[in-house]
Amino acid sequence: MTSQDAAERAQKLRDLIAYHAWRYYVLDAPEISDDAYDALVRELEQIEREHPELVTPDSPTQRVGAPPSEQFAPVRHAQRMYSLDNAMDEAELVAWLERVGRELGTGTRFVCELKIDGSSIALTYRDGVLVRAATRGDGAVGEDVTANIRTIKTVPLRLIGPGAGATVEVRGEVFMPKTSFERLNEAQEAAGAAVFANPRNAAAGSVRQKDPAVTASRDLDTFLYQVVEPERFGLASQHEALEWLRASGFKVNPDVRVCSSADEVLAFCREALSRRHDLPYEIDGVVVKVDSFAQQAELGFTAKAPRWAIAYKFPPEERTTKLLDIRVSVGRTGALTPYAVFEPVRVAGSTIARATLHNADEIARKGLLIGDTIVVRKAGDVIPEVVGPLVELRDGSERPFVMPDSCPSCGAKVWKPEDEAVWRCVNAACPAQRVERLIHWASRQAMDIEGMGEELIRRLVDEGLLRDVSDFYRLDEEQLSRVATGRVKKDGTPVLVGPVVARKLAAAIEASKHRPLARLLFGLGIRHVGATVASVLADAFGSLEAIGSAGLEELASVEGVGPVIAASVRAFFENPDNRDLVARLAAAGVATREERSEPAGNRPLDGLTFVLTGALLSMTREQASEALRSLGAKVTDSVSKKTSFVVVGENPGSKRDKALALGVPVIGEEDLVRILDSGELPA
Ligand code: 3B9
Repeated sequence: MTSQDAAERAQKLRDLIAYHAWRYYVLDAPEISDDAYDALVRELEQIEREHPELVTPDSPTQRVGAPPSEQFAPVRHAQRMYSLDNAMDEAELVAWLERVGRELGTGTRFVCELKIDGSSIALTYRDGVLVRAATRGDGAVGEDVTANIRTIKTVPLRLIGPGAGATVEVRGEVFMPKTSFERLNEAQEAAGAAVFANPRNAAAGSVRQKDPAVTASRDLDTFLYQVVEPERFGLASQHEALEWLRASGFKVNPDVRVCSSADEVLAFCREALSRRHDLPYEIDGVVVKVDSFAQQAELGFTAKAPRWAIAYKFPPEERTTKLLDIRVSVGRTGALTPYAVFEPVRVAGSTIARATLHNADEIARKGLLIGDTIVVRKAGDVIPEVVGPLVELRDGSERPFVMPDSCPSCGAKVWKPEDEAVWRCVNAACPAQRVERLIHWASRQAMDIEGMGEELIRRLVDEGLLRDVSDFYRLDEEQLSRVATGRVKKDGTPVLVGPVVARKLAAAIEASKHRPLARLLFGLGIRHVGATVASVLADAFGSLEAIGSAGLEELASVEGVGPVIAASVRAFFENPDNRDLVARLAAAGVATREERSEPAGNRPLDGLTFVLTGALLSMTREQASEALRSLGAKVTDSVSKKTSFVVVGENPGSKRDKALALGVPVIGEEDLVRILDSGELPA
């Protein structure tokens, strides 16, 4: 064969293979046998071996091509990847539909799509060829995962139909089918590797594998739902965009409906809910979008989400199981927390066997007896929760829970102050409390020692390497590498941490020496000193030493710090053991004073104090606090006459009422966003 002939034959084969792969993987409607398809691929591979210069990046032989990479390059999205506002029940959905109907007219059409429980991706094609795939990241900047996404069979390497030759970005969801997820977890377990909590984590984890060959083995799939700058392709509506995607070779979810009334939207949502278990992939709701792009443009966006779309979230899935026991765990402050132990059940994509019951009052309120048949679910589809007992199913063998009168960890007497709901173990040397304090110190919100999880901390305590938080700074790589992870291989041998992870852990411990003072203070776990109070104290005093030597009045004079907090801080620093601990931390090189590097000038909110109450839609309260503080504001937990503004989100607490009673200005999330965007205060 001349090289001219070879080039022509290779091109023909590539087109044929791409076509049949699309018929097979995307449409699930093959036209030729698997053997015939394999023969085409083998012939192309043969030609490419003999004529390596003919290999093109969109060749079907090039899905797994790239070598493992060390890191994913950041990708700034040309257009922000928005998230979605949620409607938590039908009433919220109807309220949204009515609001949109009022603004756009009652004839407005909506498109209903399934909300796939996966991970968002953006695919860029240049001249019809896939050149980049990026994760969503924080919406503004994601990660370049091109080499991994290329391995997914339903992702076209080259566009066909109306998309042929186009330079375009499209977006959608990458997900793992339920059966593949279960198979993967079984394999992970057998290999002594960590299992994934749900298909969404499995998909996200598979997309972020260092080695594309691992991603290729993970059986991922895709559904696309967005064309960026659709007007360039003459598209005027979401349903046209979906058609365009489908015709261009992408996999588009078939369960889509254009609806002309709220009733039709509700009917679609109810059908989707009733069919969710029959689908081969996990869905967590329905996305409702205004169909017309012109009408979308009329409604516009909030800070994080389009106003023209909403995610209707399914009510949490509930299951029944048997309550085997109620046991008690000991927290870092000695609080005894009862938790339910029940027969394992699969709920919302994973198996659960335990749920916290918070305190004895809660057990009484729910009327739980050990031995009951109970209803369980996952709050926010994550946290296991006991809904209550099915009283009709009792047979008389059930028995009530009794709070133990001694600590289940150390055996010390337990104690409950009159005015509190919680029993406590007051033995500061209690081993369970020790472990919980260590876990808290390493946690994300405190010193954020990456990779230092609960299980590893328990092992380090068991092996005598950790007693208090200053011991973290005495661990070396050698010691860390020899610790068991708690997992075992199929043959029963324990999995050790190993040198690679040990190096990372050592680096993470080192990095934690220079956290902001507020995190250190929070990490110490002083009672009543949560993240907010810690931040206020750090701002007011600037060093751990200054806080430790401040008197009661000095502490209580700080905005947001009351007498109870002040007394608790004093008590902590008056305890000689705690003083020793602080000295050991400082000696180990942990920064105990704020390394102040204030960008002088841009602090438009200097001197103002904010209190946040209720849930915000466009950000978490922590993000809002951090943003306000970065502009010079103080953020505290309690409302007083000195408070400048109370920001009220969804389902606000009593702080709103208190603000109104004191005449403190109450503002909403939109005002807050405006303040953060422009520093401009509401009139
Ligand atoms: C034009 C489904 C999900 C989803 C959007 C989704 C998550 C997010 C989104 C996508 N499942 N759909 N849709 N099924 N998990 C709605 C946030 N974004 C867009 O479609 C979109 C489209 C935009 C911005 C975002 O810009 C415009 C520019 C001019 C006029 C109108 C819009």
